[in-house]
Amino acid sequence: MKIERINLYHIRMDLRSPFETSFGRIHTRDCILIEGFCDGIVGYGECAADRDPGYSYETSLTAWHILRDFLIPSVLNKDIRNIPEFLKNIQSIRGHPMAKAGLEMVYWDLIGKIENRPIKGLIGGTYEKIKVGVSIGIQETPKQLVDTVNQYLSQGYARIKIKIKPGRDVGDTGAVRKAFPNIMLQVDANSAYTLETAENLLPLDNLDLLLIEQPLSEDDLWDHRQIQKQFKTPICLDESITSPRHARQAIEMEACKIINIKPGRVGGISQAIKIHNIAHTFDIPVWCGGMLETGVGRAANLSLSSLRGFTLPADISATERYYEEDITLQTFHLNQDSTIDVPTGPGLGIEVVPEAIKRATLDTLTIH
Ligand code: OSB
Ligand code: MG
Repeated sequence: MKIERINLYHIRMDLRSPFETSFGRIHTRDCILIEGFCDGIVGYGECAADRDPGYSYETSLTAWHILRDFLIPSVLNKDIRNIPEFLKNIQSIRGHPMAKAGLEMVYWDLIGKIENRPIKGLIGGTYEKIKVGVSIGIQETPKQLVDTVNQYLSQGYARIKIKIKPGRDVGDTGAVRKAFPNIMLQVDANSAYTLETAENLLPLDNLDLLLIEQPLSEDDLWDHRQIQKQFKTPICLDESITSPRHARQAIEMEACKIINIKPGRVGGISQAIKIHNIAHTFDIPVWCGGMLETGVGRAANLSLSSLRGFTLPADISATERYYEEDITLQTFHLNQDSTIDVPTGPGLGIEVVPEAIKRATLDTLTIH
């Protein structure tokens, strides 16, 4: 399989409602859509790096640079038959997992299309529909948060995640728990605390949360271990787990009891599967996180989540939760049982809408 030409699209899409986390509020979401041509077949990938280095050091423009100048030249016009061969070709490039994940996704899509199998089939997934929840940003007031949670519950989401930050943590979470005593509820701090300030979060331990996601810095495995010792509630790591090795070390160190797996953050579906497998051997539950992906990245996340070990509800919501107009023909709907179907078409199982891509594109580049 030789990719002879690649188009990059720097895309910016309007969110239906602003999304606020501990690192800032966004009204739009950037990504890079990667379109690879191979013998008349077209494969797609989404690089989830956003405009700003808030969640991760990668941005749309660092990813653009790494893709254009290093990753794509390492694979273009080379005969690459499978994902291990792809990984071999890019192994000398350090870091930049989101850029790598985006390009790897093109290969997964192409392989699936050539073999006429969905990614779920390629990776040995079993679930046909994925239990999902919704991730809700910080709202103006705790009362507005309760209203927003109520709206999503009435749409059918059975698990709610709320974003927290210092000053908007215990009060907000307590208000939601008081209004909805029985829902599955979890919080995500996106690295906003230190070992010292995390003490303020101790009352969360009495709110029957499924998990507390990433309270401390991404490079702070050891202090997460200290935090986990103080809480009955499972600590779940997101930003800190960027490779299978980190996953193993975090588990061995007892820095967490649950892992959020995002293909983008860990360098692609191949690495996500490895982390899933490592977690499984330690009996650590995993779930698939999200990064407000377009239909392209969402299809990949759903396909990955079909693996057995993904037992907790994913941060994969219906298309209408994110965007007025997506770039895929397929939209993702929430089933009555708070699930979303895994795509069944070849590869990612999606088709793109060229007109929608055009409307969202800030910059394009063809490499051949
Ligand atoms: O920390 O899980 C996160 C979105 C962008 C970046 C980081 C995160 C998130 C979310 C949204 O929580 C999950 C989704 O895609 O619905
Ligand atoms: Mg998170």
